[in-house]
Amino acid sequence: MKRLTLAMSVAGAAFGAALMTGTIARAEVPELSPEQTEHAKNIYFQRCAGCHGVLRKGATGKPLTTDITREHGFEYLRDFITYGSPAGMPNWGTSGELTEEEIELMAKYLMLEPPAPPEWGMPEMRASWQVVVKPEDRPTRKMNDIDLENLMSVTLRDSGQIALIDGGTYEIRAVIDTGYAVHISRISASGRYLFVIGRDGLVNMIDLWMETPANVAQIKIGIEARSVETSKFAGYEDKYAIAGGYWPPQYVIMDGETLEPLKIVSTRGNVYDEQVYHPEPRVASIVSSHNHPEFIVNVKETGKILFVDYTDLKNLKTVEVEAERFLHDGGFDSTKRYFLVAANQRGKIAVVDTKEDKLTTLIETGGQIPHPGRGANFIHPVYGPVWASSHLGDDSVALIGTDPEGHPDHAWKIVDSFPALGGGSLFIKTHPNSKHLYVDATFNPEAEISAGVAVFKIDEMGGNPDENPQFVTLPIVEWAGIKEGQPRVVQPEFNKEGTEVWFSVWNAKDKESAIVVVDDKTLALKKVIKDKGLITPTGKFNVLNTQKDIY
Ligand code: DHE
Repeated sequence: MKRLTLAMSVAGAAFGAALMTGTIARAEVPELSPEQTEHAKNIYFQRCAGCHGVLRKGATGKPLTTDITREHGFEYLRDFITYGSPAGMPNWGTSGELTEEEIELMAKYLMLEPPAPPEWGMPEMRASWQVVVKPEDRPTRKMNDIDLENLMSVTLRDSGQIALIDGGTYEIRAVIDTGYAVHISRISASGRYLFVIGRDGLVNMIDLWMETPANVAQIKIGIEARSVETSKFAGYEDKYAIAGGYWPPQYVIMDGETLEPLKIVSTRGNVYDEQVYHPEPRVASIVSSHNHPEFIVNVKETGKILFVDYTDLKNLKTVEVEAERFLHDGGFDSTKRYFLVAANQRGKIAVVDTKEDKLTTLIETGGQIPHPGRGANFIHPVYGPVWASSHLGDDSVALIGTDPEGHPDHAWKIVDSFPALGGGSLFIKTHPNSKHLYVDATFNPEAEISAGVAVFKIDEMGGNPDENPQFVTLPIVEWAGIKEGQPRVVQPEFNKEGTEVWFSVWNAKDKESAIVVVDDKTLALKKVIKDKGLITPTGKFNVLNTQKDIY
């Protein structure tokens, strides 16, 4: 294995120096007015809770319980929030996203005990549930001329909307209001319904057959959430939807045509290994099995992967697999038999066999905080079929062999690991028709690094075992022609044919953002999509690739 270079930023170095010189004073517990507390609570929910947890027990981010924060003190917290770290903490101050006053407020707020948010059960869910267009009033055939398989659902994070962009014409066909800081889109097995979830737990169901696709049902499944999925097994297409809550920690199975909530299951319980109680085991990624009528639900803090059988909701059967703590995001291997998910703060990938419903293995990636998104599957010239992940905490890309029958010596091992652009990577992507592997560096604190994307030629990998594969850097932000702010390049996503790859150029809410489309064969710029409605684009979900789990 070759040496990996860690991208150390100026901010990170300054922060490290502060640690070493011991300039950090232990501060007294501050006092905040009710208005300040309310303001800090909102910022915490918007910016911090996702990584650090509502009760601040830590996951993708470090624990921030008061025993720790009071020990660190005000100055340490203020500087860390301002400058971020190369291990993935955003530079909220130097990027201009939070003001100096807001950062000082947050440093103080973190030294106070966290407030406990309310529960959210069936009465609250049913009260929030709306069927906007009843199934019998919906179209019986597709009423528009959109090539739905090539439609891209684009998260407009800070406007709480999604844009539906035609993959052929690059035209925005609809902008639809969704939940707050909307997170991901997933598509029903038939390809007709698009499901979107906001960080505030609002699920929207969009009918793509309507003349102009629109919201036909919605429900708020909790106070904080990240994941939504639909049943895909033969005979259950479009029958159920499922959404996972961060708060309360639970998942809910809903009717796939109306979003009526049918079954809520709490994920509170004991951590898989120490078997001690955890009050906030959040639901991270959820995928739909192709091998059984099951959802695969990843519970972050307790480190359990649940195979939830949806054939009989009254007598619910669940297989509970002991995996590893801090499960986050993941995807299938190319055969769709195995599901690989990052236990990010443990530096591991858990592999489960969705045919046998059991843990295959746990693999240490050798990098810090693996963050694959859904990962990238390709045929490596030396190692055969592999699945790849990049890392939030360093610049490494890890390749895992996924073919136990054809390449048993390489299966479930890190077969290669090499550096890409820098730390702060969130997503990695390829397509069965592509010969390229794309790796972003979205949260790298250096503007120059987060503005590009690394591209590796798959055919040239492994040619010389002593050398790291070389990459070229595409200057995506430069191509977008955006001069103001610190726009970050995030999440490569292919069109349906696998001939173009789309990147979001994600700027602050009041600044210009864009989507840059690159020709996969030539790596040349093909199109820059700009529109005043394209506010903070982040995730992009091609209908066909998302529906069929192609990545
Ligand atoms: Fe995400 C996927 C959680 C921050 C963009 N994100 C996921 C998934 C989870 C998750 C659990 C997997 C869902 C699934 O497959 O069912 N994300 C979290 C967080 O807890 C975290 C770290 C902090 C937070 O406060 O939310 C977080 N995520 C972000 C962002 O800041 C990103 C970059 C911009 C944004 O829009 O918010 C972001 N997350 C995404 C995207 C995916 C995602 C684009 C889907 C990737 C895919 O290819 O499927």
